[in-house]
Amino acid sequence: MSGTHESLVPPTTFDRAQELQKARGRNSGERSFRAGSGVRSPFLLSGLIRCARCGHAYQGRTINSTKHRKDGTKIQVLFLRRDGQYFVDGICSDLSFFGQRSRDRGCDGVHAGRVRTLKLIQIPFSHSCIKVRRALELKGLAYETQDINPVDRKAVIATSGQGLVPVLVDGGRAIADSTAILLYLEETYPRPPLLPADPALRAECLLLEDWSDAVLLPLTRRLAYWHTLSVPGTIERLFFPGSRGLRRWIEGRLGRRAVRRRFGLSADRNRRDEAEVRRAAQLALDRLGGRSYLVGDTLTLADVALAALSAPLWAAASHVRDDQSVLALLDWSRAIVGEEIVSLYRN
Ligand SMILES: N[C@@H](CCC(=O)N[C@@H](CS)C(=O)NCC(=O)O)C(=O)O
Repeated sequence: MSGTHESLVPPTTFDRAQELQKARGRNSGERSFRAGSGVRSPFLLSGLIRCARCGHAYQGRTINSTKHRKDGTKIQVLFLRRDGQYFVDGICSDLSFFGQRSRDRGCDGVHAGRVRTLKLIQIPFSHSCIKVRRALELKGLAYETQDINPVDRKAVIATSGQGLVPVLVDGGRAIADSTAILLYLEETYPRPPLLPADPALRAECLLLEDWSDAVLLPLTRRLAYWHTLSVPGTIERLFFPGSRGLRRWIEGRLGRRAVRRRFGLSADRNRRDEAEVRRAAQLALDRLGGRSYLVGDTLTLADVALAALSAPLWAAASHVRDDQSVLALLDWSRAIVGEEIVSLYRN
């Protein structure tokens, strides 16, 4: 039905609520002490609706305003609450006053599955978006994606005030930048942890995550685009999938020129990048030292970043992958990002 919101509770809970209210009505004679005001309560779901995070049950409350409508009737606000927490978008939220929410202080319970729909605004083949997707998956969070066309940034600017992807939308919040998103997820959905609890290991993890962002993110993107530009039809397929005929030819040319300019691609730059990526891959392998993970003995954000930001090397020229260090890094990365991402770049 148009103009309605999604149901707040499953149909079974709603049916149960109606049954309860009917039962209260039946009992309202000699056993009226058990019926209370429930018979006429506007809070059909009071006591039955629970926070998806911590499981607390909500009760109906009414605020009576001191103001009256023109026709003299009282203004009342009805809502579901428990101990100063309010039910907003399916979870406990603090409302310091009406209209101001602070969801992160609202519920300190353990995240237990889907709380509300997270949305990732992304370009599917962007490595920083793959980094965020992998973190969301590792945390077991359900999310939907909004794919944008790389040449059309209107939607992402409208949501986040800047033009780069990824952007994560969580309830009313939009968070840009893959590292900021990973840290937001860690704070908001702490289980399973992707940052070590030990402060020294944590600092090391953040440093390595930052290294991948600073060194690998631009480097692997340039190497992948440089090769992609040399394969006829690839930019057209990635950037202008619906375009045909002369228009496709013109858009392809313009697209290639825009990519070259935007990322500073040139034969000379590519020669330097090829040497640089061998050094960077060897550095990462030395840091791994034959272990499965960069920090400690569990997977962390540092591994997610290194694996995702190396992955575009599958789309680089084959002689780049002939290097033993690059190949070894890609094999390690494959185990973390999965075969699907390898295929995404290889095709
Ligand atoms: N530091 C940012 C970088 C984001 C970024 O460069 N995103 C790319 C896709 S991988 C983008 O939107 N590029 C468009 C452009 O640079 O014009 C992050 O980690 O999220």
